[in-house]
Amino acid sequence: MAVAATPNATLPQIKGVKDVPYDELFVSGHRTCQGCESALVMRHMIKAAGPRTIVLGSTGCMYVANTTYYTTPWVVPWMHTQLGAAGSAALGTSAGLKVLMRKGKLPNEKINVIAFCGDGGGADMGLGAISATLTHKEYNSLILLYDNESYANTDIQLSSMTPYGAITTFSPTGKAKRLMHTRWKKNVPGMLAAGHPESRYIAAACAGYAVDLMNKIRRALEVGGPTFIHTIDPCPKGWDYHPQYSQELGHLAVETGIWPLYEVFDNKLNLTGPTRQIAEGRKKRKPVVEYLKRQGRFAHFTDEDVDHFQGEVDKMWEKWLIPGVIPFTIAEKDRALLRVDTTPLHEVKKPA
Ligand SMILES: Cc1ncc(C[n+]2csc(CCOP(=O)(O)OP(=O)(O)O)c2C)c(N)n1
Ligand code: SF4
Ligand SMILES: [Mg+2]
Repeated sequence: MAVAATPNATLPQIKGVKDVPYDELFVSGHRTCQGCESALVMRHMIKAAGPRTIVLGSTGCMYVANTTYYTTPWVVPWMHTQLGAAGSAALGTSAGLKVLMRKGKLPNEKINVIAFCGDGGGADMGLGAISATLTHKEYNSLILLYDNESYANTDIQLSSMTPYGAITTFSPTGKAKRLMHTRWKKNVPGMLAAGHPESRYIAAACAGYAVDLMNKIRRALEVGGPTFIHTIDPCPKGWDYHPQYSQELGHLAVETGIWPLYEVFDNKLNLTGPTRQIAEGRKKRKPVVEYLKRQGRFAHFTDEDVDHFQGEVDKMWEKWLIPGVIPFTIAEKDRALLRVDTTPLHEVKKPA
C-alpha cells in the first residue's frame, strides 16, 4: 500500500468511482464484525480526507474494535477521546494545531482534524460539546457521527437514535408489552443545521452511496470552520440480519425515505442522491415494510406497527416544512405571513 507523501492542497470533488483515491489509510487489523458499515464509513472517510489528517474517536465500536492493544488499522495519527467528548476533542485539537503553527513549532500547512463519535457518544452524551464546537467558526474541524442506532459496543443498548419499536437489550419484546420503545428517532443533522448558523456545512449521508459520502466529507473539510456529517450505518449484530446485506439495507433506509440524504451548505439545503430523485418525483418512495422485514429487530412488528411507522415517514415527507429535515408545519392562518413556499418539490413547475 502506497501512501502519498504530498500534503493536501485541495480536496476536489470526486466525479465517479474511477476518481476515488487508491490509497487505503484504514487497513486490515481491526476486529469489527463482518459487514460492519461503520467500519466502511471510517475507510471512506479517511480515503476522502487523505494522509494529512488527524483522526480522533470517542469510545464505542470504532474505538474498541479498531484499536485493540498493539494493533491499529489507522495509517494516520489517531487518538481516543472519552465517550461524549468528540466535540471537545475536535475543538481542542484544532486550536492546538493553530497555536503550534502560529508559534512556528509546526510548519504552516493544512491538516484536517476529524473527530468521530457514535450515536450514544454524539447524539446522546456529547451533543452539548458538538453544539459548542459548531459555534466556533475560527477553528477547522469535522465531526462525523456514525449512527448504528444503539450503544453497540456494550451489547446493543437503546439510544435516542434507535428507531421506533426496535428491539435492543434495553427494549426487548414481551408478552405484556410488544413494543418497549415508542419514541421517534431524534433528528440530529436537522437540529444542528437549524441551530448553528456559524457552521458552513452540515450533512446526512450513508456509506451505501460511497461517492456521495466522500464528496460530503471533502466539502466539509474544504469549506473550513466547524462542520458535521451524520451517517446511517447498518449493523448486522444490532439490527439482526446477515452481514452480506449491509449495503442493501443502507440503500433501503434511503429509498424508503426513512433516512434522507442532504447537505446544508452556507445555510442552503441541497438534497442529494435518491432523496433528490424522490423529491423531484423521478423515483417512488419504497414502502418501509421492505426495510423493516429484513431485520430481526423488527420481527415482532404487527401490521399495525408497520402502518404506524409508514405513517410517521409519510408525515416527514408530506407535512414537514422541509421534508425529512425540519419538522415544522405551518398553521394555515399564518401561511401568508411567513415567507415560505410549501409546495412539494415535485409539484414545482420547472422553468420552460
Ligand atoms: C462515560 C462512559 N460511560 C459509559 C461507557 C461504556 N461504554 C463504552 S462504549 C459504549 C457505547 C457507545 O455507544 P455509541 O456511541 O453509539 O458507539 P457504538 O458502540 O455504537 O459504536 C459505552 C456505553 C464509557 N466508556 N464511558
Ligand atoms: S456491533 Fe455493529 S457497529 Fe459494532 S463492530 Fe459489530 S457491526 Fe460494527
Ligand atoms: Mg452506536
